[in-house]
Amino acid sequence: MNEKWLEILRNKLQDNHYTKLLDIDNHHLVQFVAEYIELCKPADVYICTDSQEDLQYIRESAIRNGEEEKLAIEGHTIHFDGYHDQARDKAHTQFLLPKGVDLGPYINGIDKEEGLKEIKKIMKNIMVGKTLYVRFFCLGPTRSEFSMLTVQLTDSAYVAHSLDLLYRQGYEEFKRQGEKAKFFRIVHSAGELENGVSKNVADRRIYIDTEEGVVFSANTQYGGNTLGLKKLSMRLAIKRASEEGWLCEHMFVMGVHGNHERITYFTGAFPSLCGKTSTSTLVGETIVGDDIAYLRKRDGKVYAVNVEKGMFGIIMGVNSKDDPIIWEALNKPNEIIFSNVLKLEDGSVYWIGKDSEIPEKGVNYSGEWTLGKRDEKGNEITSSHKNARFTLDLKCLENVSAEIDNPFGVHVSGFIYGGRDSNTWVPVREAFDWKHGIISVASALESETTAATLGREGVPKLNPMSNLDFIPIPLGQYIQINLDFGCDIENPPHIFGVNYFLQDKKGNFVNDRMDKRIWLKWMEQRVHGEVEAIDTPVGRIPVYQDLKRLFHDLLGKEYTEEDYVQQFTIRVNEFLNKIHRVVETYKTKAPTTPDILFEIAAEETQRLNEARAQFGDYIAPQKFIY
Ligand code: SPV
Ligand code: MN
Repeated sequence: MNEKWLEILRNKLQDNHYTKLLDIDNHHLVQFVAEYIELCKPADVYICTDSQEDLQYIRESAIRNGEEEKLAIEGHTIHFDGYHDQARDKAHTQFLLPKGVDLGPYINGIDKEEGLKEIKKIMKNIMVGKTLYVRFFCLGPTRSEFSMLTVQLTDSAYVAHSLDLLYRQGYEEFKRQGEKAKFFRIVHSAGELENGVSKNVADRRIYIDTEEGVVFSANTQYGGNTLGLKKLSMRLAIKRASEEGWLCEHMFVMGVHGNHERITYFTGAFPSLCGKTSTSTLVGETIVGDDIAYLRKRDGKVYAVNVEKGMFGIIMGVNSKDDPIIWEALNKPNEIIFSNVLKLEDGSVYWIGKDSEIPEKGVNYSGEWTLGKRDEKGNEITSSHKNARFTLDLKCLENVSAEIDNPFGVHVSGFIYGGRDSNTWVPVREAFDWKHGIISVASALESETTAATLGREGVPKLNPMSNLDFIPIPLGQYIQINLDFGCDIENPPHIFGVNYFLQDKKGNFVNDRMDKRIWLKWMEQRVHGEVEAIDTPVGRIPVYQDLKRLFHDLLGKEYTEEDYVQQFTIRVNEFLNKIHRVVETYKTKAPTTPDILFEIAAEETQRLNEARAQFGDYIAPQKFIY
């Protein structure tokens, strides 16, 4: 061990904390902790083990520091992020790139030397007067080929507390692996706080060094910018996966229940605010994870684990009817952190779309709030933020899978991709094969922008695999890696595209929220060859009779042929426009795109043109039955 680092630690850490840290026999870890103590100058350091006592200390610290406040229901707390710190800050999230490296226009990068200089300047003395919490976690189940250790330094007890709900403890694992441990490293500081929220928003930076496996996050509290094990180490993991032949995807993992008590596992990639969490928590199915999956191949099959063990879910629209499982968990004495919702005088909370009436007043992310309050630009401030969230451990949910910690993962039979698409994709379709799926479903995924990132809402944007925000390698290379992943296995997962947001010409949604239950059952039966499908130019779609039966059996709903035609009519021009948009984007913005993308797009275009010549612009599904 280098004496200089030990000296820094001895001077700053109380004996018991020094012992806890040095009980992990890893000189990289010692250097990392010491280096950032030296830079950030915290008042003291808390080395947090996996013990209940330490975790309790973190909970209490969040309250004591004023970052969380207790609510009326036992175990519930509320946290606010600053008014301008309510979502992932895409503009200030940048990869640190060595000189001369350009990953293409989609990958937001900054010269590494320059970026490191800047972030180190911002982080100099940033923790003065505060406690630095040192946290150890394991991404994926412990003692598994999927496991990835991570250490996070943070001066926010709210962040440290959230991590406990979301990730598996890793201190013992670090100890066990000692000098052999390879791990991701995150340094976070909320910076100076004012009324409990980060004050220096102008100096908010999230810099990611994929070469070293280090992430820096400063002057922010919002989870997407600060929970190092979430989207920050996801970027590091995608890079690692790309070098090692596995995948890290923005996907839920869930078990869909089929005939004869069969459970079939699916992963699903959806951009933020597009129904990923609500799909994975549907009644009658089981959830393994709702946000990030690691996928590996074994014995010719694909296996997935949930990287996390908790949920940082969007709360807007959660109500007793549409999301009964989450609703139940949120109304019980569970350990839950609500963020950026409205706090009422009686210690309860309100959010947009909750069952109850909208209250007249309360406290929200803008401070004291009354109905009709406006910001300085005259825009109305909603009761809770659209991106307000809840954080809980998945074990609070009644449908959590027994497989969640299985170190081997679950065998995945289907990949689902879905975006927010008001006018093109049918509600569900199956790709012809793996390549067709990766290209014309996954790589062509577009979504209309939402409140989950800063900026204007409602603009359609290409979001391949719903992973665009997190890809640290050239986009074309990432597409190729996805293609390769399924190519050398005999039965790769079936690939499906779904769209919960299709509208008619008047702008009305053509599906109910619960219809997604039907699509899941249909996909499950397709995987097992129990239902037929109709070949269209863009993939395979359900046969009316199967949907009629499923709607009747599952939802007790009369599903008419008109419903079917409205939902599954192939909108030829819209599809052609989309393909054109997507191809142009790859051509102009992703120079390393594999040729096969353009070939498959050209084939699909040709099939659509031929169908149009025969049947016109809007083709009812029955036309494709020969
Ligand atoms: C998402 O926005 O996709 C999330 C939440 O899952 S965040 O942590 O902000 O990424
Ligand atoms: Mn997500």
